[in-house]
Amino acid sequence: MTRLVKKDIESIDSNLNHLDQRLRESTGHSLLEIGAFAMSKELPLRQTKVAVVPITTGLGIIDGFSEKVKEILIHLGTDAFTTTKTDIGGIQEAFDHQAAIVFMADDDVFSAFHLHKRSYSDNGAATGRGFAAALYLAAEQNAAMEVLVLGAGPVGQAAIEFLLEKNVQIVLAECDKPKAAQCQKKYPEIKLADDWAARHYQYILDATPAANLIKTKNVTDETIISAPGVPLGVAAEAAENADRIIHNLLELGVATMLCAVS
Ligand code: PYL
Repeated sequence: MTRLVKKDIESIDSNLNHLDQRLRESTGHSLLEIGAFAMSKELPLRQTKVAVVPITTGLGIIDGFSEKVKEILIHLGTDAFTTTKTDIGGIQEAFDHQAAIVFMADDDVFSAFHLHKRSYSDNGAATGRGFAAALYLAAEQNAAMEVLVLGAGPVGQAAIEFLLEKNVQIVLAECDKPKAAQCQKKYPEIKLADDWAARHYQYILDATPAANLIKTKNVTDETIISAPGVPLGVAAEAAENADRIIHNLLELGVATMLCAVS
């Protein structure tokens, strides 16, 4: 998972209503609706107290990260706050303020913990499901669709799991051949692509951390790409030629995490 930096956080639209509008145009649904659909949860969420705890371990705090996660959670209808203390003190503060859910991230894992239900949601798994749900909704829940999934990491595998639940045909492209074989062993229904660029796929889920992987020759004006990967894996010209690109750095992952634990 690529580590975000301050400028990534600053690039996130502070007006999350704009994102809802863009998602409605490309999928027919809002951020919260997609997250709930990804996790088969009912809406609306009751006003839930949610704490976001800054974590200083490893490479430390990312300026604006906790604040942005809080803003997204408030937009989703929760009573969210960032703790003034970090790390263990921040977790205590979450308890002191009767938070039901705690969001926190170190360099390797970003998780949401529900303190009463004893459940958690990992950002990688949630992001895969959220972006797969967005692609499926953008295709108007077309069960006959075939999706090219690029990358068999945690995000790609979670996306595959969601799409298999919808009986969608999946072609996986993973450059690490042992990883690809292990994934096909886990999900026997999927096909492996030796050379995914040899043909067009109308629906692509890019779960790789590679930039500009998807080029103009890979897309047509009907191609819909759902791209949770950081940085965006679609070359600028390809993005112009495609029908739709669904991409955001944190918002859909956070929405799906919230729905997963609620
Ligand atoms: C969760 C993001 C999505 C993409 N990459 C992941 C990332 O950047 N993880 C690191 C998050 C570190 C947060 C830091 C803080 O400010 O609390 N520990």
